Amino acid sequence: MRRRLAAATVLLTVLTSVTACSGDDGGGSTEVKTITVNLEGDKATPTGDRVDVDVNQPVDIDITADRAGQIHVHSSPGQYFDFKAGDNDPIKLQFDRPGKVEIEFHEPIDAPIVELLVQ
Ligand SMILES: [Cu+2]
Repeated sequence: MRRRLAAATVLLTVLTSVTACSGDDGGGSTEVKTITVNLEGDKATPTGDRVDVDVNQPVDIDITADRAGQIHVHSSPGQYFDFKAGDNDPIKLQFDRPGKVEIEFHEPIDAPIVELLVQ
């Protein structure tokens, strides 16, 4: 699914509300989990690795790419993020409940990146 424009709007709403309730309410790690992502030609890494994160733990998706594109975060609601060619500022994510969240490239190729296990 490609919904570039709608995605930007949803994203802002979600990030705002997540930031607002990011307290340290015990248990989970508050250390940033950085996921380094590379795209070059038809080759993308990582390739769908399982990554464990804690509820409310900040997750940075750090994308370096040879061309612009879009990733899809299969959270609920789903979120779409555009990236540009070259180094990108980290995409900041945080999940306020347990679950499995797949993150994948949707453009310029379709490829899984990681599967976050939030718990
Ligand atoms: Cu997707």
